[in-house]
Amino acid sequence: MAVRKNQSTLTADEKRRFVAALLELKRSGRYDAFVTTHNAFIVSDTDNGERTGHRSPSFLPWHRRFLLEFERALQSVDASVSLPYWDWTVDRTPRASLWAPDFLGGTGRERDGRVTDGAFSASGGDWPINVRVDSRTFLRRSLGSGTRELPTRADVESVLSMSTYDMAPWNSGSDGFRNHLEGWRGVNLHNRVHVWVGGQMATGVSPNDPVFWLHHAYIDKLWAEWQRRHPGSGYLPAAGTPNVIDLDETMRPWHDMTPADLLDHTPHYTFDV
Ligand SMILES: [Cu+2]
Repeated sequence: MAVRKNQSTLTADEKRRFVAALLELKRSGRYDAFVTTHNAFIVSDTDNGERTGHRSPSFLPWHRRFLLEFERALQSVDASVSLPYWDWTVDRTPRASLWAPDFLGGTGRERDGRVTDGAFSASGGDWPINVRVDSRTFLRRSLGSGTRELPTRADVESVLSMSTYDMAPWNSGSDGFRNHLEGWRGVNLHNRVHVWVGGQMATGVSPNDPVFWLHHAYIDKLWAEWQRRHPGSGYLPAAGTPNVIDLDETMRPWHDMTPADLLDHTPHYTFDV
């Protein structure tokens, strides 16, 4: 059983194995298939049309399913690896060990945003950006320049306190926990972190940056924390909602699991705390 750990607690060996598994998925072409899938959903999920991966109630179960698939791919390379999570309320500066050369590498250089250290820098030759929205083939970041501050624990608490999972119109205009966590409304948690990292992370091809997985693993953990806090609140909507994934409907592209199947993460993985 995978235990998802806070990235700040990983040993040097755990970091090395995680990075090596990422590089092997990249080399084999399997990594880029995940980037392609995510971008296809970003492009097609719309507020007034069909929406599954984003700006909708299934944002959380869809990403849980997506991360599960990715974690299984990592484990097919190295069975000891599981996804770490990044608690950006604590590790909130570019000096965090997350961004050190032995892990994800740091911010991009001033001129063109190019990441110049770590295993994912263009100069290493192992991390070509193939699925892209412009011509630049190198990983880019501009930590803290698109927005200055990452969300605080108080911001997180204010969202975890919302007892209703989601509300009509079930999109980026909704009130409730899901849309505040996603960030289209209110203090803005998930979306703001994408913008804070910058580079590809601020685009539809955001999984090009390996930090995508650590960010979403933490968003996923916040969903689990919300469930513990509101045991009487469940996934909504329950049934009969056009263009939106109801509790018992399967989700594209897998069509093998419903939100109901994904509410409990413990058959698949647990968290360190
Ligand atoms: Cu995201």
